[in-house]
Amino acid sequence: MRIGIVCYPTFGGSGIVATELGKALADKGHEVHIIAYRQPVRLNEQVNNVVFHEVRVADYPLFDYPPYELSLACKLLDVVKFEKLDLLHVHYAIPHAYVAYLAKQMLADEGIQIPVVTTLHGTDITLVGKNPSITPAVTFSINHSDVVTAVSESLKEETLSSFAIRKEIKVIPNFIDFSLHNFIFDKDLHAHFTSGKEKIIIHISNFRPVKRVSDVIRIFAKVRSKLPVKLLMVGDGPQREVAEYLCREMGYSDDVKFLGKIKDVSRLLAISDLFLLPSEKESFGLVALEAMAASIPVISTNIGGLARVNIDGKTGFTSAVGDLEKMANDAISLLSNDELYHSFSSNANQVAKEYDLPKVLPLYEEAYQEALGKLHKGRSNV
Ligand code: GMT
Repeated sequence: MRIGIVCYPTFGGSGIVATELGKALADKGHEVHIIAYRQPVRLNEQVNNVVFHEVRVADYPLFDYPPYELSLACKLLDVVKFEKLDLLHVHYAIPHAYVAYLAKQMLADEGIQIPVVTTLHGTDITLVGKNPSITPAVTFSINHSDVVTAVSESLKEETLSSFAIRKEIKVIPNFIDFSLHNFIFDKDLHAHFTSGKEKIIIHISNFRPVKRVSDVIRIFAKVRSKLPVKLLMVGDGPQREVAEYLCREMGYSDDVKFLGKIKDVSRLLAISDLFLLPSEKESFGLVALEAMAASIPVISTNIGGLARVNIDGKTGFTSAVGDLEKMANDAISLLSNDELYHSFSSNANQVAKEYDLPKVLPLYEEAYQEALGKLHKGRSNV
C-alpha cells in the first residue's frame, strides 16, 4: 500500500506514534510518505521505504497567521497525485482531519478518490477541540473521515460525549517498538548523575500545563526529604522556567537536572529507577509505556487512559490529580522496599509487552483495509 502520514513533527506523543507507525509499516513493505512542517524527531535516520515531505508555509507581510492549512492541503494534493497514494492517515484532528477533507475534495475535483483515516490522540479532543470557536470544524472533520481511531477507550468515550459524532470510533492503543529501544544500563551515564547512593527519578514531557511539572518538583521534594534521590527533567516547553525557578526557590538545584529535549530517551530510562507522571489529562500516556518497557515502575495520576496503562498496585501506583502527598508516599514505599520494587519493575515490563508493535500494527492495517473498502463500495454505487 502507498500510505501518506500527516503529523506534528514535535516531541509530542502523536508525532512519535505517527513516525514509529510509518517506520514499522515501511518495514512490512508498505511505501510510506510522511508529511509535516519539519522532519519529525524520531525520523532521524534514513529508513528504506519512508520518504519525508516538508510543508513550507507560504508567508506574506499581510499574514499575522500564515495559512498552514492551505499549504498542507496543497502538499497533500501534490503528494497523493504524484506518489499515487492509496490512503491518507492523519494524526491529531486539529487541523489535520479538516485539511485532509479539503485535500480529498480538491482531489475528487480531478477525479482522484482517496480515503482518510483520522487518529485522535488526546488534547485535540480533551482540550483544544473543546474550544467552542472550533468545535463545529472538529466535529465535521471527524464525521467526514472514512475511518476514525482513538488511542484509548477513555478518549473514545470522551469524543462521543463531547462532540456530535455519527461515526464508529475504533480503539487502537499506542504501542512500543522494542527493536527501536536499547535499554542498556550505561555505568558512566549513571555515575554522571549520582554518586551511586541516590536513586534516580525521571520525568519526560513537553512541559505543557497539562503535565503539571511543578507537581513533579513538589513530589520530588517530599521524597528527597526521606530518601537520597536525584531527579532528571527531560524535555522543554512553556512550564520549564516555572519548574526551574521552583527548584531554585526550594533549594534543590543540585539534585534536579534539567536536560532539555532529548531525541533518544532510552539511555536515560535505562539508568532510572522511577518515572513520575502527575498529568492532569493523559489519553494514553505513551511516555509511561516507554518507561515501563524499560522496567521502570510509574507513579502517575489515574486520569483518562493512563490508569489502563499504569496499573495501580502492579506496575506502579496511581492517584487523583494533585494528590502530591499520596504520590510522594507511594514513591517512597517503592524505592525503600527492594522486594516490592523488583516485582513492580518486572510487572511493568510484562504489561509493556502487551503493547508490543506486532500486536498493534495489524489493527492499523485493518483500519486501512476498511477505509479502502469504503472507497471501493462508494465507487461501485456510482
Ligand atoms: O503532543 C502531542 O503530540 C499529542 C499529545 C496531546 O496532547 O494530545 O499527546 C497525546 O497523544 C499521545 C499519543 O497518542 C498520548 O500517549 C498522550 O497521552 C496524549 N496526551 C494527552 O492526552 C495530554
